Amino acid sequence: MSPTKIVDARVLVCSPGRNFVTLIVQTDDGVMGYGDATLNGRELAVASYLRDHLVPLLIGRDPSRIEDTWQMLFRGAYWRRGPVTMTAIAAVDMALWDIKAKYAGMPLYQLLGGRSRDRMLVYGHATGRDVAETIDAVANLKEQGYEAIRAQSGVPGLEKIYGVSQSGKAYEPADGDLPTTEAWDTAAYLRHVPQLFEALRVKFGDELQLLHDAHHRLSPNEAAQLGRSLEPYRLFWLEDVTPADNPESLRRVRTQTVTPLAIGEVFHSLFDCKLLIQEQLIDYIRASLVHAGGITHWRRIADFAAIYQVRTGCHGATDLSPITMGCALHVGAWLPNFGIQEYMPHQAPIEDVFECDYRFERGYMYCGEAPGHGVSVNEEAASKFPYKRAYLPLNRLKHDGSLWDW
Ligand code: GCO
Ligand code: MG
Repeated sequence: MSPTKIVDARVLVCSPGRNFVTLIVQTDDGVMGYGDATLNGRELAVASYLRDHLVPLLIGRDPSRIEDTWQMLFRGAYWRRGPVTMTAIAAVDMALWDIKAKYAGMPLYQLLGGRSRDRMLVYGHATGRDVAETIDAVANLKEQGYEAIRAQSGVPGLEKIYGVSQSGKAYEPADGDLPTTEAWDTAAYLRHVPQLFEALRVKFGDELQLLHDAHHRLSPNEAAQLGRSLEPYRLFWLEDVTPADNPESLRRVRTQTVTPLAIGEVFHSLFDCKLLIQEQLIDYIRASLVHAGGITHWRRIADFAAIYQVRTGCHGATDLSPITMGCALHVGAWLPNFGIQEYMPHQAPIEDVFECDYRFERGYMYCGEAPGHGVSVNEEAASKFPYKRAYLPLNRLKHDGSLWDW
């Protein structure tokens, strides 16, 4: 059976614990496709882009024409790229792949080329206010079977830092109604991180895969220093060392250290990562399916990366909805150059709204066998969790209060 046309496309904004934007596309014979359109802290801009500008283009179209729809939304708009545009296009793309796989009666990975692997290696987040708390958090994840763990800890002298929850609860990348401010000191950070990894290697030995995220805060020279000082601890990767705007910064870092580098969670397209991949300045590309144009565009990034021996490490923070995770796992099951998947479990009450057929078990994730990408939304349940404005924090230099990269 082949669908003929799209009869409805609606945008759902809900906040079951944190904000998510979902596009629901419906065909004339009632098949539904779900796409994630969540852009943390700027959610309503994407909702409007979809409602006001893309939905009118979708009604009446043949949903099986995924490539042509992608080309129409990307090239046809004249104004290309940017996080809002690419997130909106991604939502349409995920929903159309979901529909195509449902019509085919197959899990999405089958349409992409079938399985290359049985399960997807993931990394979890261990955070603590100090080294001792981070050691406990790593031990806890190890206990749950994680083989790869990203470790972040508070830095002496800095009150609050990215990735570390102050409340003892899981860290959420979102603040309240207005952003809070964190204070930053690069020298204190550079002194502290090697001590953290020294303590982790002493405690956990050599086998555990360790990762770290510098969150775009260093200059190329500082990044080179950090990479070198972490070499004795053999990281799986060091993430986002410099601001992603200047890819050529990585040339200096790359020639100065052999610590593996990962970057890309703020990229929107292949054009953002082309130079990094072509010059082999990174080991892992971290763009997310939701912010980089959906499955159609993301697999082009991954294929391009494969030629240069760059593997993938998809962004998977909690500000991406389970729909993005479902799609990423299906793509991961097929993708020859899959590396690792980030996994931050969503917190309750998200399971009241999103039904997912993927699962985590002992350090790996498994995508389901249901037709489609395996994630759907209960619209009635979602209506009980209205949108709540929430911002990411701001980061300012401790010594003079000037704004710094977040
Ligand atoms: C990560 C990220 C996130 C981002 C967040 C921003 O590596 O998971 O750095 O925590 O900060 O996704 O919205
Ligand atoms: Mg990151």
